[in-house]
Amino acid sequence: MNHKIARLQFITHSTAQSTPAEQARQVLEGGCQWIQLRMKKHCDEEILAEAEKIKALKVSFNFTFIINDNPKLALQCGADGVHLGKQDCSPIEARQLLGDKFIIGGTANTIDDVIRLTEQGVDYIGLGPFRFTATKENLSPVLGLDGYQRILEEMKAQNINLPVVGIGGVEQSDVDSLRKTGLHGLAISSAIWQKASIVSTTKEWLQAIEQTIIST
Ligand code: TZP
Ligand code: MG
Repeated sequence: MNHKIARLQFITHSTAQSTPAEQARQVLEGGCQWIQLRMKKHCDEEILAEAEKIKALKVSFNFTFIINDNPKLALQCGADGVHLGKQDCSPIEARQLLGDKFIIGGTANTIDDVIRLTEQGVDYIGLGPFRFTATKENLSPVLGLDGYQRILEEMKAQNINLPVVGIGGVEQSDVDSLRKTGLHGLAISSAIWQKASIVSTTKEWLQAIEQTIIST
């Protein structure tokens, strides 16, 4: 199915200052239309409770709601999709459970990952990390701009047209150079939730992304 994949994706991060649902409300107020609920250190009940709060925001905001790691939870809470890493179940298994109406995304670090995920029917790819980030443990090798250029060129050569979002340590000053590689968009966590005003930071990100003209 042809799902709309947002160019700015916000990934929640549980902190002492704010819950994922509080972060979600603020990025939505700033105009972001994609929330990925990522709660690595919580049990299913806690994730479901937070997911309910985020889903309730759909009354006021139009956005795509993605659950990290677990397709069963995505189904249970009526999210729009799931994001799968290498340690999670395969996209094929997730598709069997969720069907075509749900969005399935996958994490890639190499062109081989991209090819495998494409064959397994994902709707978009999160390619990273761009640079080191403390947000994720067990980080894969950092790709840098060179890595993105190499992988996106190889995708083009192999006629792989899936939307790719850059992830991992991305800052606003990277938007221009990263979008020029042919990336569809960016998935951001700390460079939004760490800022004093999540609402105005989100607006800045959206402006930066929308102003970037890509030739592809
Ligand atoms: N996967 C690869 S890097 C990353 C994830 C979930 C974390 C991105 O967070 P940040 O804070 O934008 O670096
Ligand atoms: Mg995962």
